[in-house]
Amino acid sequence: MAYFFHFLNISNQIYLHCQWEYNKSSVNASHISLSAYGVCPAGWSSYKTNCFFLSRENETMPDAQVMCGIIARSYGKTGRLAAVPDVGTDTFLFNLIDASQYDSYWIGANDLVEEGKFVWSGTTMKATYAKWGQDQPDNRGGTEHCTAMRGKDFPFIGFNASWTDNLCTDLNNYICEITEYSRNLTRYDLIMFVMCGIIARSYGKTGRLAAVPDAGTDTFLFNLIDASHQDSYWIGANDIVEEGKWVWESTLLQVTYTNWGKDQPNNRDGAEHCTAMRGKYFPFVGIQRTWTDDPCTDLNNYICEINQ
Ligand SMILES: [Ca+2]
Ligand SMILES: [Ca+2]
Ligand SMILES: [Ca+2]
Ligand SMILES: [Ca+2]
Repeated sequence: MAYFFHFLNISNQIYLHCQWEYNKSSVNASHISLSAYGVCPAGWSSYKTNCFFLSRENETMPDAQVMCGIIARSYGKTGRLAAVPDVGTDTFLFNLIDASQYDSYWIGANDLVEEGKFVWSGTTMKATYAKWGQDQPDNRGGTEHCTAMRGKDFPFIGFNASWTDNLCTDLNNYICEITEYSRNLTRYDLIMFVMCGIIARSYGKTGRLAAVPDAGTDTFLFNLIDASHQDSYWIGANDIVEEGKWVWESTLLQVTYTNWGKDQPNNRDGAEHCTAMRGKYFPFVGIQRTWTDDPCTDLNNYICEINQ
């Protein structure tokens, strides 16, 4: 396991990581905006209860599908190529396409399983709504099974502002979809599901808040905390789902090893469901080098982990 430490509080961190991530990643799903907090990550567009992301890169349709999954996971979500079930979504996405600098985007509709029967990838939904262009879908050469949306600037009349079936191995930009975050999102969601994921993704990894399965890991991390001269770090233990049932954010497995401080966890005001490690510099006696339950909305540094 490799651990990553954060020394700044969240408002600073977000900015720094935006910059960092943006520079390092080939993906434009790079930054989180606090104003979008609770709906979609910044760089994504909200429509009804979904968030959509338009790529800057060209991929084949299968690779685009994989990319949507990878990008979504960095936000703690499952993702897929966009489904376009109705004219409202279609218009919304065409407007995004026309505002972008590209004119051709994969969406999820495909007839890979059965010729002429288009379904949305990653779902069992039939593509009932469609906005096929002139003579489309024409299954040209008997080999066109994936669907691209062509914006109004697409240079062939009859194909612009409509859908077309395409070779799945063609290269197009692509549109990913995730469900939006709950509108009563807490900072817990942001830190747990977003920041560690983003940091990890910049290393080509998946990441999460640290789990502390044993005394050896605990001591190791406390030594790092003390060396940082900061005093309070989130780890992944939480009892959000069921009061008093502590699980690790990464695995949802029950927390077995613990190192609670004096009178902790005390679920103060019925509202403490996340866990911070307090280092030796923490200013209250009886709490140093132990864990405490805290409101998930408190601001603490945090420790991420990735697999080596
Ligand atoms: Ca076909
Ligand atoms: Ca075609
Ligand atoms: Ca609690
Ligand atoms: Ca407490």
